[in-house]
Formats: sequence, structure tokens, C-alpha cells
Amino acid sequence: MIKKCLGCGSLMQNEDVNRPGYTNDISRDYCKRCFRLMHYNEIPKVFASNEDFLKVVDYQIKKKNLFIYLIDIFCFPLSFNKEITDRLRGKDVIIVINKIDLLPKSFNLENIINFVSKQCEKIFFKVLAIHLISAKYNYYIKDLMKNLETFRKERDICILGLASVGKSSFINAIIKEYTNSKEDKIATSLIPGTTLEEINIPFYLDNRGFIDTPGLISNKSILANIDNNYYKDVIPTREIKPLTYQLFGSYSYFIGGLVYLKFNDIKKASLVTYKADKLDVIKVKTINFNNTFNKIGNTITPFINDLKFSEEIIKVNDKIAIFIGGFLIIEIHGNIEFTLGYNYNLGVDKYDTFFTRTNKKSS
Ligand SMILES: Nc1nc2c(ncn2[C@@H]2O[C@H](COP(=O)(O)OP(=O)(O)O)[C@@H](O)[C@H]2O)c(=O)[nH]1
Ligand SMILES: [Mg+2]
Repeated sequence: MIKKCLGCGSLMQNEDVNRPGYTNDISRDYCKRCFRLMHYNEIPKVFASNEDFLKVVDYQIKKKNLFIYLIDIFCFPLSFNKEITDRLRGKDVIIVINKIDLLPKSFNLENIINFVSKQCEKIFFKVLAIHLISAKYNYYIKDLMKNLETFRKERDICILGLASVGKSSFINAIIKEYTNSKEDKIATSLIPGTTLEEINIPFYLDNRGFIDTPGLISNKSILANIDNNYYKDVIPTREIKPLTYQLFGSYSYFIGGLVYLKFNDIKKASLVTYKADKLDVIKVKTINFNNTFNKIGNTITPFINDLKFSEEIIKVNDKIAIFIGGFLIIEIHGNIEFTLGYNYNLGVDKYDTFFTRTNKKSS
């Protein structure tokens, strides 16, 4: 009998400990890897690759299912990866933006939908609908489920998206909301590549249901660029408190050892950061920038082993929002020029509009 692990979707086998799906008892529901991940938080050794992901996407697209393209609000620009949007263009796609619990409560959700909708239009990516949810807190899952009923038309619903946007958590949330199950069914973790193969979860009376898939690991994401021991310090996991810095004179700001902003002779401007609490911001006089930069590895964590930075001069006319590497959003208000430095692998995307403005002060 062919049996798949409920946690990661691999075929269960009892022959090779180093291959996906290993268990010493085939009658179990979970392979050893997923069992240990779910019960002991043990970091798995087997991950899905980008080839695995694209193979699954191509296979699913042939089946003409309804697609949910799941986006993590923080990785939003990385999600518009051409390899994915080209494949999904013209298909029945609903965009679902997850992890809205991370955003400050003051954010206007309608603005976010408009913002994403505009970005979709720009790349000629037509979608059936855009929803905002939190899989972790079950926010707006019921509204989405109602809409899925309309669009599904007796098809399976296939969940696609970058690694770690919350695809497996989303299906777990639905199962917990609509069945008596209290436990997560599918293995989830901060580590990208946790889901190895597609996993079919029958749900509707017509035997159709949800299909979970592995996710593409963007090489522009922080996930692909730091050791996974640092994820917990860098990736926001609870509501973000925006910090506002009034800018004046010549100061530089290091955000972890990953990003820096260098300002000179500023008369009036402000900087707002949206990031994990644990990611430190260090302010130094720009005149001392080189000193601090040379000590980055010893003084600022997390730092990327490979200390190669790209620099660009950015001109701000009134306002700019910059999404960096799927872990950081910065906003600058003012009419200024400054230098942005970032580890050369990280994705940097600039927008002149953003969701909202906050007034909370820091230093
Ligand atoms: N704050 C927050 N975290 C979430 C949410 N959904 C998923 N996560 C976390 O994001 C990480 C990746 O989730 P997972 O479901 O494994 O992502 P997948 O790779 O897309 O299947 C896990 O640590 C989840 O706990 C959410 O709505 N809010
Ligand atoms: Mg998954």
C-alpha cells in the first residue's frame, strides 16, 4: 500500500533513514522527521528544493484547479517572482495575504488590498479576489471560505506560495476551525522546505479538498542567506511595533548586521522601521561609520558570514517604503538623499506609497 506522511507528504518507507519519509513503523501517520519536528521542535535535515517546488506547480497547473497564491505580508515583493507569476497568469487565482497579525493594529486593511491590487495590475496579473488572513489567529478565515465556495466549482484548491509564507499553517487552521481536531495535521516550522511533496487533504462533500505544496525559497530572502539558528531573531513572529527615528544631522543606522542607512546633513526627515523586536538598531555618527562597519561581525547580530554589501543612493521625494529581504520594511519621510547598504543577496523593493503612517516615537 502507498502511504504518505501527513506531515510533509513524502512516501513512507522503512529502508533508508536518510531519505524522506523514513519511519521504522509504516503503520504510523508521520515519518520520523515530521514526528520529531512536531513534538520536539527538532530541525529537520531533509528540505524541499526549488526544483521540487516548480515540478509541483507545473503538475498542478495542468489540473486546472482553483489556486490560492499565499503571500506573507512581509515577503510581498518577493512573492511576485516571475517564475511563479508567469506560470499562474491566466489561471483562476485568489491572492491570500497571510500573517496580518504581524501588522500594527493601526494599519488600514483596505489600503493593503488596494496596494496589492495595484501591484498585480502593474504586472498584468489578474486575480479573482484578494483576501487578508492570519492563519495563526484564524482572522478572516471564514470570509475566505465563503468566497472559496463560490469560486471552487467542484475543484480542488491548490495552495501555492514561497516557502514559509504559512501554506501548511493555513490548511491546519481550516481543519481546526471546521472539524473537531485540535492538533495541527501538517508539519509547519520557521525553516523553509518543511513540506516536501504535495499533500492532499479531502475536505468537501464532493471529496475535493485542499492541496498543500512545498514552496519556492527565494534567494533574495533572508531565509536563504542566514544560518537558521538566527531565524528566531530576525523573522517577525508577533505584532510589530513600528519605531520612528527623527533624523537630523549626520548619523547612520545599522539594522542588525544586514542593512545600514547612512545620512548626511539632514535638516528634517524621519525613519520608521517594521521588524522583529530582537533585531537591534544601532545609531552611530556617520563619521564613525567605517569603524562600526569593520566591527560588524563582533558587535551586531545577526550578521551574514559573507560581509559583501551593495550600496545605493536613494532620493526620497516626500515618502518612500522599502521592503528588504522579506524581514524588514523601512519608511522614510522627507525630501532627502541617503545611502542604503544591504547584504548583496537580499531583495530590495521600493514603493512610493505604503499602507499607513504611524506616529510612535523612539529615539
Ligand atoms: N505570525 C504569524 N505566523 C504565521 C502565520 N502563519 C504561519 N506562520 C508561521 O510561519 C512559519 C511558516 O509556516 P508554514 O505553515 O510551515 O509555512 P509553509 O512553508 O508555507 O507551509 C511557521 O513558523 C508558522 O508558525 C500567521 O498567520 N501569523
Ligand atoms: Mg509547508
